[in-house]
Amino acid sequence: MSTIYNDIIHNKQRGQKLLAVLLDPDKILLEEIPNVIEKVNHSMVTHIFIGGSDVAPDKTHQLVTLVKSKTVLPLVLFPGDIEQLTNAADALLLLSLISGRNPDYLIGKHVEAIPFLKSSSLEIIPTAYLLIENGKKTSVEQVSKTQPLKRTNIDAIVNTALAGEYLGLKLIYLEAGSGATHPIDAHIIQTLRHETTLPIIVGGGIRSFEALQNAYNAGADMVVIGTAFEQNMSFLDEIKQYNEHIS
Ligand code: 1GP
Repeated sequence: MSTIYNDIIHNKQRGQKLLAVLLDPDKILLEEIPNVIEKVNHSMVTHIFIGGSDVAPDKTHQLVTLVKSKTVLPLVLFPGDIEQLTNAADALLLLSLISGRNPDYLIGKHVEAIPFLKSSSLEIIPTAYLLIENGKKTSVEQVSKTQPLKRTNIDAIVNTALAGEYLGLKLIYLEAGSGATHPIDAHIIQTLRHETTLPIIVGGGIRSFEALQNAYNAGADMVVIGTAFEQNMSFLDEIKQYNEHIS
C-alpha cells in the first residue's frame, strides 16, 4: 500500500531528496493561500507541513481544508498541540520530543490525543523529535519547557536519536527551531547518517541554497523550510537551482 511514509523510504532508497514547506496557521492568512500554494505547486516542494507552537483551535483545520483544495501534495500535520489535529490532512508526525524530559511532550499529549486518533483517518508517522541548540531560545524550547541538546555534544544527539529508533520511532527530525541562528550542523547530520538507516528530517534556520545543499549532502533525506519562505516567497525560485545542479 502506498503511504506517505513508504514514499519517503522509497525516495530515500533512490537518493531523491525531499523538501517540505512549513505553514504555520498562526502566521499565514487564509487570503494569502491561493498565491502561496500556486508558488509551492510550481517549486521543488514535495510535502506541505502544517503546524505551529501556538495556534488557536480550528485555525489548523481551516488552513488544511483550504490548502487541500489547491494542491495534490501530501499534507502532513506537524502539531505543537492536540488542538492542531484534523482529519482534513493526510498524515501526522506523531512527535515525541525525546531531546527533552518533559513528560507531556514525551507521552502525555499523545495519550490525550488518543480519543481523536483512534477513529482518525490520518496516517500516523511516529517521529523522534530532537531539539538542538542553535544560538538563541526558540519557541519549541519555550512552549515545551525543555532544554535543547548541546550542538557540540554529538554523542548525546546520536544516542538520543538511536534510543528513539530502538523504541520503534520511524523518522528522526533534527530541529534547530524556527528562525534558528545556526541550522543543524552538517557534522551532526553526517555522524547520525552513519548510525541509522531511518529517514532524517532537518529543519530550522535553513535560509539559503548553500544551507539546503549542506543538509542534503550531509545525509538529510528531507529538509523543512518555514521562515525563509514566509519572509520571501521567491525563496523557492532561488533554490530551484538545487534540482538543476544535481540533474
Ligand atoms: C521549524 O524546522 C522548522 O520547526 C522550520 O524552521 O522556520 O527556521 O525554517 P524555519
